[in-house]
Amino acid sequence: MAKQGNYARKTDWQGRFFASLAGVVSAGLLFGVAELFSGFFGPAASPLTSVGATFIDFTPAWMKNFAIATFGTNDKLVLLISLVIGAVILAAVAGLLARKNIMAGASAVVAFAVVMGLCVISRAGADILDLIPLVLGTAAGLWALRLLIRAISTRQGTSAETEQEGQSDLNTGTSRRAFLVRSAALAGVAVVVGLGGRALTSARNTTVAFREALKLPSAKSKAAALPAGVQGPVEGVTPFVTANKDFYRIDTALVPPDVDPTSWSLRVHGMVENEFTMTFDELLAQDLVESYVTLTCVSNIVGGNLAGNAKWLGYPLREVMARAKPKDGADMVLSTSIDGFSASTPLPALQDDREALLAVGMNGEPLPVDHGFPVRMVVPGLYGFVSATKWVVDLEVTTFEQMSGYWTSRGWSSHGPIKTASRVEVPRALARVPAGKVAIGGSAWAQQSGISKVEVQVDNNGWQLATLADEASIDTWRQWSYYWEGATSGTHKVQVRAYNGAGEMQIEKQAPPEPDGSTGWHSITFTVE
Ligand SMILES: Nc1nc2c(c(=O)[nH]1)N[C@H]1C(S)=C(S)[C@@H](COP(=O)(O)O)O[C@H]1N2
Ligand SMILES: [Mo]
Repeated sequence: MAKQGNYARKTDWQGRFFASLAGVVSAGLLFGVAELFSGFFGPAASPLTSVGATFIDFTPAWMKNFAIATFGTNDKLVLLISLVIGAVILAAVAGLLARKNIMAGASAVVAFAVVMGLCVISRAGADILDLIPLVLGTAAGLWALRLLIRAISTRQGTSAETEQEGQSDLNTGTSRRAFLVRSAALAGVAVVVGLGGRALTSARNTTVAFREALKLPSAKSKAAALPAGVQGPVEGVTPFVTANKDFYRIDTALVPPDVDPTSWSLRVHGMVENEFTMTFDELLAQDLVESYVTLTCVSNIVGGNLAGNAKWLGYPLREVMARAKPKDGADMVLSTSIDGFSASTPLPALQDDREALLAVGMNGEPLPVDHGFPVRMVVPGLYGFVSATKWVVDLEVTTFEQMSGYWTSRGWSSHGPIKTASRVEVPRALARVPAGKVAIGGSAWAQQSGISKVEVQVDNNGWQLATLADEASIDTWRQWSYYWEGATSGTHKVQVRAYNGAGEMQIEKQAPPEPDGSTGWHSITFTVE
């Protein structure tokens, strides 16, 4: 009896495992088939992309905060992995239900598909046809589920009989093999069609080729040549100009939107005398200017690396506003991306003499797709979440009272002036350096104000004046260096603090990024050998 009970339990676990596997393989087929067809529709048509994007939109501020603080620019990879884990669990549940009752399993699949359909249809720019790949995928998934669950049921039938005879064929049965062969075949098909779909999508994407062939006009007003000494003397400090490939990337797009410049246009409207739209060619025909601006993300933690400095080429937003003629009472411009992200920028920042740009070029080439191709905003002095809209297509002149940007609706501030920040870059945290003279260096920034002074403290000795590298402009970061003579062996701490152009000291109190940017002095520890 006990032996039989044992077999029964074993049967149950194996049955459950196979049913779960059937669910997961069916879900794989669903996504694979949907991916295959999604290339023929808009970007929202891929359920993977749309579900991921919706998940991102509903991510609470604290979780975004946590993800970026913990994983930095790998936050998307982590999100993808969590989504895959979630999908596997739900698919397994559908498989388990199907084993008990095929209709129950099928209903679960349909219910998940409906939720995914809502994600697809609610994406910016999606239309009803974008549901077709999901519908086809769901049909394939249901078909696979039925096929696999049937294989299990047959197997169970056999095992029930054999069990009565006191033996089990669960580990060797031909039906078990049949089930596994079918599962493997379907999983293979899912992977092939899924990858094929992705390849098809990128083959149909002409934007990359267009970007490669694009020759941007040169600037009417060139950026002033960088002073020779912008890069400080300490080896290992972040390069003054960030290469495009090294520039941090933060956005809500799982897959960067594919924007065709030939059909791109910018709509300028709202509380203005003169609404207008502008095509890419019209934009390139304007007098473009070039300027170095250090961009920083509000999610940057103290000492973090969500900051980059590039030479931007673009059309001053001041000119765009002059043409639109904002009406009295307007105090904000809501810029919207083709993928639905939006940012609220104070109107004066787009009218005063700072170089706020509708940027088309970054470090001498067209904007990389990840950084907003074909057109993005760059506004000196404001965090990216309230100013730096990538893939921008719409500027609405409005008020802070009437409208709010993407992150403001999710608990972040409506305004985002950049706070004075500094960080120690050399030595690296926990580095081991030889005794004697230790080179210490890093960067500091206070866009629109500039850096007037940096001080360094080693252990708990007094604050020492650091040497500032040359300043390119008040809108770029500034490097600093300090040589600690006679370093003694042991573990030491170095801390840094900066002063902005008005002589105001960087805030000492530690605060997290949410809701309007982190504060606190950065320190690291290192060991002198
Ligand atoms: N379309 C779009 N633009 C966006 C964002 C976004 O999520 N979507 N994120 C903003 C934020 S929070 C920052 S910090 C900057 C980052 O620009 P980068 O990725 O080029 O460094 O882009 C801004 N522009
Ligand atoms: Mo950001």
